[in-house]
Amino acid sequence: MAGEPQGDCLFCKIVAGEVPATVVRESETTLAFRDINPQAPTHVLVIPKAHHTDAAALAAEAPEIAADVLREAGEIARQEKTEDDGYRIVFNTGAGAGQTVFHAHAHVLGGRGLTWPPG
Ligand code: IU
Repeated sequence: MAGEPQGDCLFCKIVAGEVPATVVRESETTLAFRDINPQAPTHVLVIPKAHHTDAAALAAEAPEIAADVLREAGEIARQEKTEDDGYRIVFNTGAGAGQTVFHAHAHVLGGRGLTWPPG
Protein backbone atom coordinates (compact mmCIF):
# COMPACT_ATOMS: atom_id res chain seq x y z
CA MET A 1 0.00 0.00 0.00
CA ALA A 2 1.18 3.54 -0.75
CA GLY A 3 3.22 4.97 2.09
CA GLU A 4 3.90 1.64 3.82
CA PRO A 5 7.55 0.59 4.34
CA GLN A 6 8.84 -1.89 1.75
CA GLY A 7 11.20 -4.56 3.06
CA ASP A 8 13.33 -4.60 -0.07
CA CYS A 9 13.67 -0.80 -0.35
CA LEU A 10 17.09 0.70 0.40
CA PHE A 11 15.69 4.11 1.38
CA CYS A 12 13.08 2.55 3.70
CA LYS A 13 16.03 0.79 5.37
CA ILE A 14 17.86 4.12 5.73
CA VAL A 15 14.72 5.64 7.32
CA ALA A 16 14.58 2.65 9.70
CA GLY A 17 18.26 3.08 10.61
CA GLU A 18 19.12 -0.37 9.18
CA VAL A 19 21.46 1.07 6.51
CA PRO A 20 23.81 3.93 7.45
CA ALA A 21 23.61 7.36 5.84
CA THR A 22 25.11 10.78 6.56
CA VAL A 23 21.97 12.65 7.55
CA VAL A 24 22.03 16.43 7.11
CA ARG A 25 18.41 17.31 7.91
CA GLU A 26 15.35 15.56 9.25
CA SER A 27 11.73 16.59 9.63
CA GLU A 28 8.65 14.73 10.77
CA THR A 29 7.98 13.59 7.20
CA THR A 30 11.35 13.80 5.43
CA LEU A 31 14.97 12.74 5.70
CA ALA A 32 17.94 14.29 3.86
CA PHE A 33 21.33 12.62 3.56
CA ARG A 34 24.48 12.89 1.44
CA ASP A 35 24.56 10.86 -1.76
CA ILE A 36 27.24 8.12 -1.50
CA ASN A 37 28.36 8.89 -5.07
CA PRO A 38 28.30 12.70 -5.17
CA GLN A 39 28.06 14.41 -8.56
CA ALA A 40 28.71 17.92 -7.20
CA PRO A 41 30.25 19.46 -4.06
CA THR A 42 26.72 19.52 -2.63
CA HIS A 43 24.76 16.38 -3.48
CA VAL A 44 22.05 15.63 -0.96
CA LEU A 45 19.04 13.36 -1.36
CA VAL A 46 15.74 14.41 0.21
CA ILE A 47 13.25 11.59 0.66
CA PRO A 48 9.80 11.23 2.16
CA LYS A 49 10.01 8.87 5.15
CA ALA A 50 6.97 7.07 3.77
CA HIS A 51 7.44 4.86 0.74
CA HIS A 52 6.22 6.27 -2.58
CA THR A 53 7.81 4.97 -5.76
CA ASP A 54 8.62 8.24 -7.50
CA ALA A 55 7.93 11.96 -7.49
CA ALA A 56 4.68 11.72 -9.44
CA ALA A 57 3.33 8.97 -7.16
CA LEU A 58 4.34 11.02 -4.11
CA ALA A 59 2.54 14.10 -5.43
CA ALA A 60 -0.59 12.05 -6.17
CA GLU A 61 -0.60 10.01 -2.95
CA ALA A 62 0.68 12.56 -0.42
CA PRO A 63 0.80 16.09 -1.87
CA GLU A 64 1.58 17.72 1.50
CA ILE A 65 4.67 15.55 1.84
CA ALA A 66 5.72 16.36 -1.75
CA ALA A 67 5.65 20.01 -0.68
CA ASP A 68 7.70 19.13 2.42
CA VAL A 69 10.36 17.49 0.21
CA LEU A 70 10.61 20.61 -1.97
CA ARG A 71 10.77 22.92 1.02
CA GLU A 72 13.51 20.81 2.61
CA ALA A 73 15.44 20.85 -0.69
CA GLY A 74 15.43 24.65 -0.57
CA GLU A 75 16.52 24.60 3.08
CA ILE A 76 19.45 22.35 2.19
CA ALA A 77 20.57 24.77 -0.53
CA ARG A 78 20.48 27.54 2.08
CA GLN A 79 22.26 25.41 4.69
CA GLU A 80 24.97 24.39 2.18
CA LYS A 81 25.31 28.00 0.97
CA THR A 82 24.63 27.06 -2.67
CA GLU A 83 21.49 29.21 -2.77
CA ASP A 84 23.06 32.36 -4.26
CA ASP A 85 24.98 30.62 -7.05
CA GLY A 86 22.06 28.42 -8.04
CA TYR A 87 21.37 24.79 -7.49
CA ARG A 88 19.36 22.05 -9.10
CA ILE A 89 16.56 19.83 -7.76
CA VAL A 90 16.31 16.63 -9.82
CA PHE A 91 13.79 13.80 -9.65
CA ASN A 92 14.93 11.00 -11.94
CA THR A 93 11.66 9.25 -12.75
CA GLY A 94 11.73 5.81 -14.34
CA ALA A 95 14.66 3.56 -15.18
CA GLY A 96 15.04 5.19 -18.60
CA ALA A 97 15.74 8.51 -16.88
CA GLY A 98 18.28 6.99 -14.49
CA GLN A 99 16.09 6.19 -11.49
CA THR A 100 17.75 3.30 -9.67
CA VAL A 101 16.04 3.51 -6.27
CA PHE A 102 12.26 3.32 -6.51
CA HIS A 103 11.52 5.38 -3.40
CA ALA A 104 10.88 9.01 -4.34
CA HIS A 105 13.90 11.26 -3.82
CA ALA A 106 15.01 14.73 -4.80
CA HIS A 107 18.66 15.19 -5.69
CA VAL A 108 19.85 18.62 -4.52
CA LEU A 109 22.97 19.51 -6.52
CA GLY A 110 25.08 22.62 -6.17
CA GLY A 111 28.49 24.09 -5.50
CA ARG A 112 29.65 24.02 -9.12
CA GLY A 113 28.49 25.30 -12.48
CA LEU A 114 25.59 23.19 -13.75
CA THR A 115 25.16 22.87 -17.49
CA TRP A 116 21.97 22.52 -19.50
CA PRO A 117 20.68 20.28 -21.00
CA PRO A 118 21.55 17.51 -18.55
CA GLY A 119 22.85 14.29 -20.07
P1 IU B 1 18.58 7.66 -8.71
O1 IU B 1 17.98 8.98 -9.18
O2 IU B 1 17.53 6.63 -8.35
O3 IU B 1 19.62 7.10 -9.62
O4 IU B 1 19.34 8.02 -7.37
C1 IU B 1 19.72 7.09 -6.42
C2 IU B 1 20.87 7.68 -5.69
O5 IU B 1 21.06 6.98 -4.49
C3 IU B 1 22.21 7.58 -6.49
O6 IU B 1 22.70 8.89 -6.73
C4 IU B 1 23.10 6.81 -5.54
O7 IU B 1 24.43 7.27 -5.53
C5 IU B 1 22.42 7.03 -4.18
N1 IU B 1 22.67 6.04 -3.16
C6 IU B 1 22.98 6.46 -1.87
O8 IU B 1 23.08 7.65 -1.59
N2 IU B 1 23.18 5.52 -0.90
C7 IU B 1 23.15 4.19 -1.16
O9 IU B 1 23.34 3.37 -0.25
C8 IU B 1 22.84 3.80 -2.53
C9 IU B 1 22.59 4.73 -3.48
I1 IU B 1 22.81 1.75 -3.07
